[in-house]
Amino acid sequence: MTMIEFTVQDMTCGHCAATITDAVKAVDPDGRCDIDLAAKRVRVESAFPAERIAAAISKAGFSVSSINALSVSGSRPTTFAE
Ligand SMILES: [Cu+2]
Repeated sequence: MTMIEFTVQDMTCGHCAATITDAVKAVDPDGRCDIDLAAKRVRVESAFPAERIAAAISKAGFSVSSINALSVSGSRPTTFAE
């Protein structure tokens, strides 16, 4: 699993967040998506490549301005648990 952080500047409201979450889940139904609207940040934990997730976010109508892979590990970080 990789934790990937995307910056999406044109994400402005809860509807945007829901649209992005749906787009991420369409790529990876088992992925985890955590959105911080104020920080314009989308955190995704997924086994899929960052480019693949970024493409889905772009396709949903948003522009991804940065991509950061935060960690790579065989298990889920406990801090990311619900
Ligand atoms: Cu919106």
